[in-house]
Amino acid sequence: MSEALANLLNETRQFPPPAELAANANVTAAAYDEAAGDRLAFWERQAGRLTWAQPWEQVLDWSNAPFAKWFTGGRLNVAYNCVDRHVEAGHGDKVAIHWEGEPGDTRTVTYADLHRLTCQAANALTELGVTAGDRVAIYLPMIPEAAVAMLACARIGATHSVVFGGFSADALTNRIQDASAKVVITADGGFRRGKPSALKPTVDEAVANCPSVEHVLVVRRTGEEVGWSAKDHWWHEAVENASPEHEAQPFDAEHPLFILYTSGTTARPKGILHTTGGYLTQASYTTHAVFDLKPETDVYWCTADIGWVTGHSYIVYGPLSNGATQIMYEGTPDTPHKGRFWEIVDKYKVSILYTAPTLIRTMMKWGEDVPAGYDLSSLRLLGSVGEPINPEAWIWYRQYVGRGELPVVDTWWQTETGAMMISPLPGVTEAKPGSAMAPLPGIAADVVDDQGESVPNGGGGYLVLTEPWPSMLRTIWGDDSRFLETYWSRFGAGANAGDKWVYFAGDGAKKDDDGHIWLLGRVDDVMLVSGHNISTTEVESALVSHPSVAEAAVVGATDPTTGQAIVAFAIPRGSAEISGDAGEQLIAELRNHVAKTLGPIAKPRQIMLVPELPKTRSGKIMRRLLRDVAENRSLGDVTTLQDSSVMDLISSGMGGGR
Ligand code: 6R9
Repeated sequence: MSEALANLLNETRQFPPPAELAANANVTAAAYDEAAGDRLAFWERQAGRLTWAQPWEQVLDWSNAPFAKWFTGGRLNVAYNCVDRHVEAGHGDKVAIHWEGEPGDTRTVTYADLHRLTCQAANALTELGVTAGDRVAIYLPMIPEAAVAMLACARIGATHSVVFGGFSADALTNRIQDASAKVVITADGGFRRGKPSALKPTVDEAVANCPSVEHVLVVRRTGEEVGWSAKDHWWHEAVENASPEHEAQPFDAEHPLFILYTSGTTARPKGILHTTGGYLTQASYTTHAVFDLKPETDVYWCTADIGWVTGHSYIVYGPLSNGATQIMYEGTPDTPHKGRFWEIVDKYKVSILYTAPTLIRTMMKWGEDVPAGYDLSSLRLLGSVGEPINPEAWIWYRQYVGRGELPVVDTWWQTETGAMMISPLPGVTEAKPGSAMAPLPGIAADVVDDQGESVPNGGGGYLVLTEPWPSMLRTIWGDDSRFLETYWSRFGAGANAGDKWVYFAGDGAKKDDDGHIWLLGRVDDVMLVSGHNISTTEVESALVSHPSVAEAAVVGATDPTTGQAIVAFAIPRGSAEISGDAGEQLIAELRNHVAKTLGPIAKPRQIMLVPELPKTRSGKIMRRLLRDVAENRSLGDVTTLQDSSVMDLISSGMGGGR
């Protein structure tokens, strides 16, 4: 890339924390000072929030950088920290999970229940020959057994690899093979969009090509007929008949806890490896700090799927290590109706909600009347993760879900970082809509130019992490050289970095005049227009700031004069007209609106009004496919697309507009 990112968007609104939240916040501004004073001592104190069987000798061993070791010599059991210690402290009757099935069936799982189930599953896995260090693949719908399966693995030191239940047999096969998983835990199926959606046939197809798999454990969820082989065991027979007694053994702080394959909007999936002590320390601390979680009174809900890192860190390990009461929901937000999420918030009196921009923009498209039909007064804090949140979506979220009062924490992190890295602290930060604001206490991040030099305030470039952090990935499973190459070779230990290792996150970012950080999308998605690097996120935010647009995706398409030209795809809001003259008029208006908001350099060459956008199954826009459309190419790999019919809709709508 020839030039650092142009800094176009000028968003000046700012919202201080509610006074009451600030006065009672778990974490205050003092945390920044403490961590700035002695970062390692700060993390050492956060590790002390966990229960260790044996204390560590050294906080960080960076002698073999960038292969980190945190809390060396320390020993602990993750499941003990997430379950047993809460039961031992007398909270066995406390609800851990209020589970809501899509068809409306429910289950209540207390910490005592979770303890019994986890012990039984640990015994069942041991019975099947699983021992510490073995890999177990988990391919389940959003049912309590998903959390139980992960905790049972952690309990016996088996490394889990959760594969999202929407992935195909090929994707599952690759992941099982890459990790040489010995056991697969799955279900007959789950409920999605009002009907049973089978999982077992996909597992059967995958296992046929995976000689490492010795056993398959099958949860009965839908009750539909399934094929059966000698490797298959029913969960309700193997687990529910197993002994509920199991003593958790402590494992080394660097024992592998899980492998998770990145959502990868582009390249071949990478098996990101996380270990035990540092990961749990940061997942647990950030849950406490960023959500201001009060386990006695809060009802927490993270709407992610357990197949993504957000589900790992903020459904399972973060909330449970803090003893939270949370919601787990099996299905989609519009089944059986578009108010399903708000109905759940209302029913369980959810106080902390953590969701994704894609969902907020979908809710904007459906209109504010939908949330207005429910009592959302229990909410006290809102969070966002997964993509840059456009300022207008942030404002909508605060206004129509948060009564115009609640803090919104926009949390930047990645599968690789394991836990939140850049985010407001809800009791401290005066948040700006669209900005993740500042590195959390104990985290060091910067924005650098092509040469790796820190950019001044007002400048744009690449987001980097400049100090190791406890929940950092330890490597790419089985591929240390790809680990070095992908994350540490761009700026790491190079001339400008001195002998310092600099982690390249792959995201564009800018610093505003106050030094606050704005994420600008993946670097692969940045556009180069007449020699200027322009962020897709900023142009998308400008489009979404127009009252007729709910959601937008922007790509750079080859252009004979400007190198790349900006091509936009926009979904109109609610009832906005999209066809004929009205459509042409809206397009003209939107092009001018972007030029006025960001400057003439950002005026899209072409805007297409579309009913949907292509997204990965975790809700990230797949700009690569839109680039194929914009450049009239046949589509590349669509296997990670959530709904492949979307591309037909978009392609058939082409030709109109300009
Ligand atoms: C947690 C998760 C990581 C990528 C990351 C970035 C984007 C996530 C964001 C955000 C702007 C935020 N991303 N949170 N961009 N603001 N608050 O999503 O992990 O699936 O590995 O994706 O998601 O581009 O690099 P993962």
